[in-house]
Amino acid sequence: MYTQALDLQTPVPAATGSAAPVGQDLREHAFNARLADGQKIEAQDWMPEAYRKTLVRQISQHAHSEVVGMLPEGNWVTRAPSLKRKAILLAKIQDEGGHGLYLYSAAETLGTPREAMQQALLSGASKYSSIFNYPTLTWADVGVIGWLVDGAAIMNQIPLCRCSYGPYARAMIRICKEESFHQRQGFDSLLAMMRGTAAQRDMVQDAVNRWWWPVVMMFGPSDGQSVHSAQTMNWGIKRISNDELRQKFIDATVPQAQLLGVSLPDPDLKWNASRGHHDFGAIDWDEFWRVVGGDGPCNRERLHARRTAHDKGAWVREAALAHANKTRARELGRAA
Ligand code: BYC
Repeated sequence: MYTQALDLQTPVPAATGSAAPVGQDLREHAFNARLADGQKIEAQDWMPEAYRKTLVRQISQHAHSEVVGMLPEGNWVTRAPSLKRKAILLAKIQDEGGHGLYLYSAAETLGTPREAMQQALLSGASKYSSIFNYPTLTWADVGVIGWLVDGAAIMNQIPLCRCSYGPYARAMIRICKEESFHQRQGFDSLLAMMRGTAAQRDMVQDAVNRWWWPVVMMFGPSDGQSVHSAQTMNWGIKRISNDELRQKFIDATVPQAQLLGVSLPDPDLKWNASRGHHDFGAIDWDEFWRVVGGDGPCNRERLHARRTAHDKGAWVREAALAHANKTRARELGRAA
């Protein structure tokens, strides 16, 4: 279990006078007071059911994204161009698996068993990030995932380190440290290719052309269409809106693209001095919702891979459980 929530239950203030909140109202009052005070909510604290449900939805989808996110890059492990790049790629993919585990553990503290969350992924009931439904066609795609996908992930995840739910916030601090290495290795790999041959430069540009818009979409629907944002921001789960994060990402990425020597495939992308931000072109929301709805280029392939891995891993879960039961029985026998 990742989390180690230590905070004690907030002492319930003594009710005085007839206007004082009672029962659930009193607990809700204490919950809201903690949020307003910037304190973390811990696993053993009372919380509204809707807050709990929202956290399980977001954290489990985040965990699924980390685990499914191993697949596009995993496609290139056997074809990495050098020992150094292969070692970096293996380390990165293992990190993503680890992030999935921290996040499932953080979500488990809310009372939903890991098996239930995994079944929701495998049945298609629970989402994972749209970005991992695109194929990795060349080695340059691996660099672009590091640079752009992990770059976007960091932008989205840094504010989650301040999330009001303690176990999620603490998991995110550790994850963000590792994501920063992921982004840098991607940029470094692309820089090496851009300093190489014309064919390598073309390969990088082609990968950037294919990944740019899916990455811009990754931040989720625009604020006007985002069904959860208002409530999750109110609860201090999300700190910055989808559109604000998207804008921050684009502003940060444009100078990096210039440094690399690649162009971003958006003719409307230009600096707007009066806004102090880059303007950018229209997002194809039809494509986004198609991919989120299961009809992207690789949705079926990704779920098939996860289902197969889950089935093939059944004996490992059974063996681990049998070992744990045997150890527990031995310890109980010793204690008796
Ligand atoms: N893809 O009201 P909204 C990584 C769904 S891992 C699919 O704005 P919310 C990495 C959304 O779930 C990256 N679905 O929702 C790993 C909702 O549907 P439900 C993952 C999306 O929650 C390995 C509906 O659309 N990061 O980076 O306020 C290698 C309405 O949206 C997407 C996280 O999970 C999408 N892109 O905001 C490399 C971060 N966007 O649930 C890299 C944590 C939206 O009602 N999550 N939807 O069925 C979040 O920050 C938020 O959940 C989101 C969405 C910004 C993603």
